[in-house]
Amino acid sequence: MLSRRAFFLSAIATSAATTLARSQTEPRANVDTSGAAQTVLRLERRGIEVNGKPASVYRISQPDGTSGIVTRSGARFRVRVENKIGEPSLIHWHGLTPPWQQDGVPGVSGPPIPAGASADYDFPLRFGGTFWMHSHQGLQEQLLMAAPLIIHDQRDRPDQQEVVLMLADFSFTPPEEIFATLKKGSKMPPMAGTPSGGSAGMDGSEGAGMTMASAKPDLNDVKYDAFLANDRTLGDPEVVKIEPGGRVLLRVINSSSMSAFHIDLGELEGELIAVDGFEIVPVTGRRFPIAVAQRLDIRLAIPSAAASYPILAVLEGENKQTGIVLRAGNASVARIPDTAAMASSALTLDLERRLRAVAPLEPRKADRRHTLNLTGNMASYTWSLNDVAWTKETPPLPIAQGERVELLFVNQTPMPHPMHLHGHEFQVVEINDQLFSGAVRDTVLVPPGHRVVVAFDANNPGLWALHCHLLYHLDAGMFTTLRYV
Ligand SMILES: [Cu+2]
Repeated sequence: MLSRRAFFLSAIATSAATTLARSQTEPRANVDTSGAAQTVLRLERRGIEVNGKPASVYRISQPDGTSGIVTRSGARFRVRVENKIGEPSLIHWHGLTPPWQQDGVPGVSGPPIPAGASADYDFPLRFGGTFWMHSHQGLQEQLLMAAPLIIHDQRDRPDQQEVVLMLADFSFTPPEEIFATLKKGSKMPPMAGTPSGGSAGMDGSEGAGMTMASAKPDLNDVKYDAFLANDRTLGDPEVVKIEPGGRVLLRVINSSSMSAFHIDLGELEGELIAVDGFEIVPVTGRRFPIAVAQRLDIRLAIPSAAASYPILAVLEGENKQTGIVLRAGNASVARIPDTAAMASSALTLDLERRLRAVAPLEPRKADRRHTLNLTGNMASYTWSLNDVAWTKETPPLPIAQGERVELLFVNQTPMPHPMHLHGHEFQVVEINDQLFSGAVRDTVLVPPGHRVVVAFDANNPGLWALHCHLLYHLDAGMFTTLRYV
């Protein structure tokens, strides 16, 4: 067996074909040096009901049925993933900073876990916050192969109740069929509806190379059958009992494949205290945007009278909505329609510009900047970075350990793209040539025609994914890698 170091180097040299110790072939010693027991996560199929119709989807849950994991900062992330879905899979720990071989991206950090096999993970958790896990294999994420990954730390108050709100988009059409239809450049099948009126590009009249801040953005190119909040629609929403006069920490996770939302707190005023797990100078409000893969931690002070508070997520650019209800005391719960009175706007960076990290990166000049033009063609549904749709032969972007690296994203397409870097947290430092010390996070939205710069420290060597988090864009090639040793 190779030493860890030799293993690392050989894996780097061979473009990383092998990775995790398989539990069948390399059973780990049953000695627990940190005091943290191993948590088993099973990838399984399950049936749910959406709008009264049965659907077969996936889940990531512990043997007792708990979805995902709740753990603590400073502990080790000691997990065994058992693949029970009858096909290969691999789970990515979104926002965490594991050794690169444990990052869960097939073909980059290692091969998928074969059907019936399992893989072990063991690394320290450097920070707390709201994170999540999801399959990075094929289009499994669209079938709800995702779960919360909550890491408690000193920010969490004993007197607050935590409520997780996990958002997802759902279609009865199989994801492969959705993707094939998008690629054909035709409209979605009638069952799944037609593209939204007035959006540009779907007919191919406005294709690649558009650099226009003024043109109407192209939103929601997949027409979903439902939007889920904790697996349910507003026809039968989750009702969470809370204490009148109490405090709630709402952890919102957008696990959608393609859909961004405006979180609408209704009568409640919230205090946004963290984005993507990282603390910000609090921002007060009733409505907050959330792009695909992002998280929002919102603190709520609940009035002392009995009342019900719908917490809604309104799809960007449309009036469809989903959500949960917080019920304080014995208040009645009114039926909430799954369409809002008015269509919402597209997400903007207005909030992003106002965010300030509580712990920004140390001030330092960047050693290197990579420019990533977000490129593509709506008509043929090709998506790329610098006009290269990623393949295994695409060379990684070079960086060196210890560098301060900046990534400039220039969106030359008519669609917004939420860009995610694996294995590192970054800070948003520039929007449209305006410099500022913004939020530390792991996923940033780049609207059409916008230029966004993020900075990070190269402190976790390996081969790392960098991609648009819209599932069908990622699968079409809006993906690349960074490498350093
Ligand atoms: Cu994209």
